[in-house]
Amino acid sequence: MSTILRRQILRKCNGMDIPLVGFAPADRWNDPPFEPWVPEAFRPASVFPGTKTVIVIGFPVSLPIVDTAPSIWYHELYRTVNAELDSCGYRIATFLTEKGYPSVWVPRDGYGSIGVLKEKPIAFFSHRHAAYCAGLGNFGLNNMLLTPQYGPRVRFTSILTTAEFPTDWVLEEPLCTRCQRCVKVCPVSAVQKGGYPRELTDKTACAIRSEELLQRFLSPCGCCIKVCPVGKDREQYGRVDVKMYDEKNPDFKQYRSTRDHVRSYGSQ
Ligand code: B12
Repeated sequence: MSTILRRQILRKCNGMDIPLVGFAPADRWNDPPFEPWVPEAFRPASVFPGTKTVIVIGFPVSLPIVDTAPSIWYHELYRTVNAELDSCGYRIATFLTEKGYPSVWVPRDGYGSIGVLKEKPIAFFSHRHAAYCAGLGNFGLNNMLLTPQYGPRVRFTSILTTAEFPTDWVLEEPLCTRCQRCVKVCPVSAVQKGGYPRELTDKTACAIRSEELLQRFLSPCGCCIKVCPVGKDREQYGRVDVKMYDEKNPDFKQYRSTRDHVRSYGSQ
């Protein structure tokens, strides 16, 4: 178990400006913390036999841009963050493999098209569960992994490695306030009141909406992550009060005017 290697990885991540990094022992998947849990074929040691640790990295999606979603601005941000995640994940896995610890990166999504997801809305590995196991956050009503730093406005990727590291504790204190804003705002009623994992989202309804938005260069939807009150990013950007999304609130006017302006250009 290498503390030195952990420090090297953290330094490397720091050099790549990655704000969130967590380490999970692969055997944590074998002790389900809730049900339904990740089926065996989706666990790290099944996907890459010999995995000892899963390193999860996360990049935020900037709140003011998500606030314009669905929009071309968020569409471009999503693509940029995805590219960064994949590139950094690949580099970390290559670094570890070259050091003598065979490792692989898992792409941040892992599907060919929304059409594929409409048939089967599941990927071969779940980064949300990996981020949970690596202590980066816990699940919210919107089925997203909420983090103290960015609430659900963060995207992840994972590196499966045969190296053993000192790992992080799971974050036990629930972050979700169960305010129901994500449930109410969803334009296709895909988010269920009960939340993860008891009642799952209507993945197909969400995927169909995503497909429609993609044709107009407006995907992904992003509504259920924009309205979440959790996350220090709300303070960073001076948008703590989520009443800004309520029509009767004085701040709504500015929010709507920016959102409508951005939405008027670069998409259909
Ligand atoms: C498929 C997918 C979608 C689909 C389906 C949505 C969904 N709820 O899963 C669509 C396109 C609709 C979608 C939408 C969104 N997504 Co999405 N999506 C994924 C993707 C590619 C795979 C998820 C997955 O299949 N996990 C694996 C399965 C095993 O886990 P699960 O779906 O939770 O399944 C559980 C149960 O259903 C059950 N189960 C599932 N299958 C099976 C099979 C058997 C046999 C059994 C017994 C049980 C079982 O057990 C599982 C574990 O509890 C991940 C990327 C990834 N590879 O992780 C991103 C990901 C989950 N999405 C993400 C995001 C941000 C979004 C959106 C907000 C869009 C956006 N970017 O603005 C919306 C939010 C929708 C919502 N509120 O749920 C982020 C989440 C980040 C976070 N902070 O949590 C991820 C992790 C992408 C990333 N790299 O960061 N997404």
